[in-house]
Amino acid sequence: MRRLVCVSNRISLPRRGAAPGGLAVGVLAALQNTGGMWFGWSGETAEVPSAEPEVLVRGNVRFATIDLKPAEFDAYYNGYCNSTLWPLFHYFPDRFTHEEAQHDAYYAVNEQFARQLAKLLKPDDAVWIHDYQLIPLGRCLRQLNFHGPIGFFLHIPFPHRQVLRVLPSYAELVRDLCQYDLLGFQTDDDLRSFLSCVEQPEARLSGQKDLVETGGRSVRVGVYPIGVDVDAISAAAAAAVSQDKVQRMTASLLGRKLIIGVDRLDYSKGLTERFAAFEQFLESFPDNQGRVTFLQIAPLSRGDVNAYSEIRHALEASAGRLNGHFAEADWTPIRYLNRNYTHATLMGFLRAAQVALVTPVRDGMNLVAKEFVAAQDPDDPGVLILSPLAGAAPELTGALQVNPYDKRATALALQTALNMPLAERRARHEQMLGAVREHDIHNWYGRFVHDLTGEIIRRRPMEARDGGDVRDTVPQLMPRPKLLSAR
Ligand code: ADQ
Repeated sequence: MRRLVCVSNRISLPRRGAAPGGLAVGVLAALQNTGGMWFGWSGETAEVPSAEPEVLVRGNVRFATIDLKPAEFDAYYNGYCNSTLWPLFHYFPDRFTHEEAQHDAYYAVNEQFARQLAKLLKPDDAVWIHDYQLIPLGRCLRQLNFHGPIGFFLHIPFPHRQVLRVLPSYAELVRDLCQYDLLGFQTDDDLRSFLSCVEQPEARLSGQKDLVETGGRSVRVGVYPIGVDVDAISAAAAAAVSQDKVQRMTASLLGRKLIIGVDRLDYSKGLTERFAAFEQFLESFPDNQGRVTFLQIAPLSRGDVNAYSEIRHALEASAGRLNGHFAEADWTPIRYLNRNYTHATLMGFLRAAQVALVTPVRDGMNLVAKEFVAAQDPDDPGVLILSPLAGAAPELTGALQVNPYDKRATALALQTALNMPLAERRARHEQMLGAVREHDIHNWYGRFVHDLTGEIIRRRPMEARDGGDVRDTVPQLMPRPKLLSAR
């Protein structure tokens, strides 16, 4: 069996603690079953980075990291990744900026990743590269004469050609994607958008629907919706109900119903629209005033990027205004928190909620939607309100789906969810649980690795996994000074 080498912008060590970012959970679950290596940036910057990658072994997984120079990190990560590619890929051309120096830093960092990774690769390794920060990496590895299979999975949406064309180096990016052996997307829509790009330039679709032919080579393309570990979450959520933190939170509600939102603080998550919709709900259905609490957990991310500090201030103002207007001496309508929780506590909070608001204005998949479903008590499940603009929407048809910009519809969905009869809640939950099970985390990496290498991953029993178990140990990003979450 080939050794699996996963590469992402940042890597996570299995440790008990908080878990920002869905990518880390997925990669760790794959590696804990296959063994192998995870290569990425350490989370540290240094004016003189060490010449060789630092390697740490935990059980059957090697964690190899490199440092970046501060200026280079800023231009690559805050600049090109999160001010150029992220907004464009999430259909926000108005937030898109383009600086040539940042473009150059993006390509230079990818070349650096390739040079350092090449030192650790063996000829028969299979390399699986993750996400938009590392699109050129496959080509760079080929240029360094690595001939093993290389796959790429995009965790975020892929935009239609009409949007991607805004990027001056659009053709370069598409050409780099065509250098992979296997390209994976979250949804059919993302795959179709990618195909809208390759139908135009020199690449074309072959007779076989999952092959794209370009420059004399074939790229296999596919849809691999990421999922969660359903049994692990269900067990963690049920156990967390008796956890002190969860009990204190539920006791503090004094019998009021709980609406929950859990999202990285990001403009793509639709948080300002959500707060406005909650305000509309309290105005349109005033009987709920004093009877419902909205808990929004939103850990800070990418604080060095302007757009993120702007949204942070906008949300603080909006929560303050709303509470100032509606709160009573004994009731606060919105509890707005910028902190991380352990995975178990978070799953306990999700289980305690009657309604989850998952209303991104654009999202690759959205794991919180799937976690909410897995965390529910099937005998008395909560209701999911979901944006059709999340990648999870086509699977989770049992959710109440509302356009996140439609305040009236979201307010009405909240009222419907809070008053939904048990039988309907159970039927909707049953559909969603079936869907979440069908595309769980093991299915995600198992199918991708199989399509990349032809090999089948056998799941190792929980107790045989080294370095922790995703049920109770969740990845924690390696420490980094300023950003809480930097995928
Ligand atoms: P994210 O944008 O980070 O992921 P999401 O898929 O919702 O979004 O994953 C977030 C993860 O972080 C979840 O597992 C959640 O439980 C955890 N989390 C959130 N807030 C937390 C907190 N306060 N404390 C602890 N944990 C917290 C990107 C893409 C998504 C895609 C994933 C995976 O943007 O579209 O679904 O990658 O591919």
